[in-house]
Amino acid sequence: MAFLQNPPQLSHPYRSDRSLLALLDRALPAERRAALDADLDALGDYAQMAWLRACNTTRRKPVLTQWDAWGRRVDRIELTTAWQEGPGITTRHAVLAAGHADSEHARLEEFARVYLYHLASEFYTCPLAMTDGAATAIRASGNRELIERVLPRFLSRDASTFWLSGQWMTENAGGSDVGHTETVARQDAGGQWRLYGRKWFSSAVVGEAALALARPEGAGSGTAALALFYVETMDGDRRKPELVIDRLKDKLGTQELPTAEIHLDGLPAWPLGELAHGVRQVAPMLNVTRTWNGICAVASMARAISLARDFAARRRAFGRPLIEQPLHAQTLADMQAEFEGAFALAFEVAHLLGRVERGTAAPHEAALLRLLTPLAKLWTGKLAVQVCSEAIECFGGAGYIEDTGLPQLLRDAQVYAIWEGTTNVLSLDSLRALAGDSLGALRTASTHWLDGNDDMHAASAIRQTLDAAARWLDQHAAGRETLESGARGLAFTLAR
Ligand code: MFK
Ligand code: FAD
Repeated sequence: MAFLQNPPQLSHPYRSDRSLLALLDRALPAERRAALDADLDALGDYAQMAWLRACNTTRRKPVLTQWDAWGRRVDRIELTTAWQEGPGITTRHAVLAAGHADSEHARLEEFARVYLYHLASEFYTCPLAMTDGAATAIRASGNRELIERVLPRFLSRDASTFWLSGQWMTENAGGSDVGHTETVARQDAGGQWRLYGRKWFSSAVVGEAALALARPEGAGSGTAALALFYVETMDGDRRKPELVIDRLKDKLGTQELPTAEIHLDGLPAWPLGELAHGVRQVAPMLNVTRTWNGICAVASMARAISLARDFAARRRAFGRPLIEQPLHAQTLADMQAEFEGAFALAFEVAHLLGRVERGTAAPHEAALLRLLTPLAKLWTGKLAVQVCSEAIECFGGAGYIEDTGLPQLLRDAQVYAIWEGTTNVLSLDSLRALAGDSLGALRTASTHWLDGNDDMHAASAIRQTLDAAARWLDQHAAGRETLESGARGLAFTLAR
């Protein structure tokens, strides 16, 4: 019988993840820790089942049918199995609802669920992130009517009442630079606001609602003149006729996620607050979805490393299993070290977000969160590509072959650095944060982190890095061009 290689097996993503178990044991009071266990165990089971299912079935993509047999415009989207299961899994395991519970640990408990669910969900986590962000921005707006209408739906524990929200910002003329938004908001004779324009990337097009940036008619140009609107997409079972799906994008990765180009032709809309400064109003949403991005990026790294480690015990070369080859073992250890740093940073942001939202944070921690959010997003986004690429090489030629399921890890990882603000845009956002007192906050925080840690080398390296960053910022305070061109280097240094 000719040799046949055993494929890699996915160990239980929850019970075998030492980083996650250690974090939760350390950070949560015993009672909350115990209460969390059943959901995480079930999400780990689901992830393991989903991996096996993906290995044993032909991959599907969402399919858009624009017209029915009789010529009616229907814009119907057929979803993959994991997407059809999304509302049930989300509501049963409180993936979103957990984050809005009344506890400083709520966000950590939410993001532990997100971390385990992400890959099995086939990026259903993308619209979930936007729904979470929309709930957060609507709550921050103080708009009582909207809060009462949508939060029970966005945070529902019942799939039959659960709604997804999109985030409609990007247009042809501006994704990073939304100041070029061309979508116009106009009031009709009855005083109802309606949106007219084209949104170029809409990843939750199957959702029931969205937050959209638009320029009220007659308002000036630029970012400050944009307003933020809430829209609904459905009339009962039918998509509203004022929302037209032009096509689904054909993407490098995230292929199960239906990302659409859409037209708005008078879609009814409601302003969240004042009819200007829409970006300021959408910022809580951006910061929440960026936190999701960091957690999902580390989830991709965890999956890639877990499979590569398992394979290293099964595959033999030059007389012994790969894991016993010192250089292969070192390669895996280096990946694990990078992952653990990224994991710590992403979950620090998640926990911090919960404390800041619940008012239990220390005085410096709001500024710290403002800085760490873009740093964690940009750093984990880049690292996910690097780690997934290295993991693919760990399988040799098999890593390059589609039906092993491995190439998808790398293709999907490329998105983390692009959406929700590219690496450069997030580096510039960290400069925005550094214009406040966030470097001081980082210094205070690192003193706490190092408290009781007798690694003198690490302590002095961190101090030197922060001193150098402060000197560099002082030196170039007046030179915007130099500040911007160095922003990525500074952001990477601080994140690391
Ligand atoms: C599976 C993983 C889950 C992830 C799901 C992802 C789903 C993907 C969906 C998307 O990609 S949605 C589209 C996301 N688009 C972006 O992220 C846009 C990227 N561009 C930026 O981030 C720009 O920096 C931004 C448009 C926000 C601002 O650029 P501008 O036009 O130069 O505006 P400006 O004047 O700097 O900022 C306007 C206001 O917002 C200012 O406040 P004031 O009005 O009070 O002066 C800023 O301080 C404030 N602001 C901007 N970014 C902020 C912020 N405030 C708090 N936090 C921030 N991050
Ligand atoms: P550009 O802004 O044109 O950027 C091009 C390049 O220029 C980038 O490398 C960028 O870093 C760089 N750059 C831009 N400005 C600067 C600067 N000032 N300094 C230095 N470098 C700069 N958007 C939504 O609104 N809703 C969605 O649901 C959504 N879903 C998406 C799903 C997918 C799969 C993808 C890939 C994108 C999605 N997006 C969505 C769009 C996404 O947010 C934008 O593509 C992203 O913000 C970048 O904008 P852009 O494509 O216009 O690129």
